[in-house]
Amino acid sequence: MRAWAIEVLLHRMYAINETIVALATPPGEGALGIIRLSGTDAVTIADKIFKGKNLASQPTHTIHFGRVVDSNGTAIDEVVASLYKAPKSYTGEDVVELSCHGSNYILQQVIDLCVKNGAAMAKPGEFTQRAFLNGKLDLTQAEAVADLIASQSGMAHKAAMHNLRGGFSDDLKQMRDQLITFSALIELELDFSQEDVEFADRTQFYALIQRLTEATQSLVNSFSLGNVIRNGISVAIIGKPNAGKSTLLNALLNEERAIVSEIAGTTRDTIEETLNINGLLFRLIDTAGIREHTADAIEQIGMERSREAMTRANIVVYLFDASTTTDEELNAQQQAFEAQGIKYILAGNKADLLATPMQRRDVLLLSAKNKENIQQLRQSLYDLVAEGNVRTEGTIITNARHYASLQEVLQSLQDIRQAMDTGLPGDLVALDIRRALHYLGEITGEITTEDKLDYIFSKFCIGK
Ligand SMILES: Nc1nc2c(ncn2[C@@H]2O[C@H](COP(=O)(O)OP(=O)(O)OP(=O)(O)O)[C@@H](O)[C@H]2O)c(=O)[nH]1
Ligand SMILES: [Mg+2]
Repeated sequence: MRAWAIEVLLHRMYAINETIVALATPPGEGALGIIRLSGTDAVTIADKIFKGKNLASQPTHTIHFGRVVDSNGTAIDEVVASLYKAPKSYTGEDVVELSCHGSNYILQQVIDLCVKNGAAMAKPGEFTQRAFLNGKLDLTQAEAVADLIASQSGMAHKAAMHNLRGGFSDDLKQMRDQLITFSALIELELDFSQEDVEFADRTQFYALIQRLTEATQSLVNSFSLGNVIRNGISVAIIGKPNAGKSTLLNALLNEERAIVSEIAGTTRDTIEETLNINGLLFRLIDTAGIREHTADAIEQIGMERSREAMTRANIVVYLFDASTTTDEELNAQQQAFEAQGIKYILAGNKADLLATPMQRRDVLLLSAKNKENIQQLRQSLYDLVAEGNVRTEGTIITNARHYASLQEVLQSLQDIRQAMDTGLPGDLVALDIRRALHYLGEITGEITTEDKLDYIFSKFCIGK
């Protein structure tokens, strides 16, 4: 426990002196472009280039209209300055945000002026890194900021919001607090080892370890869904030439994305597009039709790519022409998928050409051209992923770093359990408890190193 506290102190002492500046909005033309300054000199630097009220003498959380002027007195832009004084700001430091007109030229000039007056260009994620170092956010919340910005679907957004609000941190804090109480009692026993006393009730301790193991296991299990939420589910549309794969891609997307023609072998290369179904992100891949023989070298390469897409995809939609495909062909295809452990949907296309509908219950009949049953296919795709594992409430682990640490926590808990079962001495149990605490602290960032932080924040965008 002492080692823990020292590490916390050490990282809080990590020096932050420079005032940093960056463009907080995307580069390019826009109605507005926002430049953010953070650090002890943020207000002083802003006052040097901002002509309007003197910001240093204004109260925090106020906005001021004025002009940004260069060293020759030439006006660069008319801007609005938002003032946040430490510690009540995103970073916990003095922050000034200059809302300029969104011209690349203006924004570059204003940033240059800030740098000339003493600001340093911010590194990716440096604002959020400072928020973390100043205790405004823990590491899971800081990471949730990046996830929130990157979220492309309702589910990803929801998971990130949950973590940003501290949902995951609360789970971890509860686990840690309970473990700390017990570890303190066990360490106390060690101090009285001559007297053979037991401060920590063993039955209660067993129950606690059991509860913590279950909670950790459930978080670890949520990662498979978390991964899907974060990266999307890849769906390869596979089939023979002319089955209607490209028509189906277009129907699913509701746009004419891929070229469709009656010539077999139209699609040469794979085409990937994203589709949102009930808040889940799918990556649809249209592929070149696969047939037994072709003399065409390019088609050959295309078919190779189709096979690759098929093995890499999370789900394969096997699209066939229901008006010409035999049951035997379909069974053989089905067996091949089963043998390779591929998750698949059999979709029979060109249902409009059938005099009598197909009698197979494992086939989803549709007409890509007439957009019939497309909604059913969307639902089937969603159901395949959702099958009992879409927990939309509570914490979902979407971050590989958290997942790795949680697995270590789980292992430590199992070791504690085993140490107790085999009656190992208290100091060894205490060691395992400390290990569990260490990994829990690693997730929230209470235990970390400068290198690790730099690595984590380097994946953020600049200006965040
Ligand atoms: N009748 C009917 N024709 C369809 C249907 N879907 C697609 N087609 C036609 O089938 C032909 C081939 O369609 P594509 O979407 O290009 O087929 P593909 O599977 O992408 O073919 P390749 O790219 O060559 O592998 C086109 O003439 C389409 O108009 C359907 O539901 N009914
Ligand atoms: Mg095609």
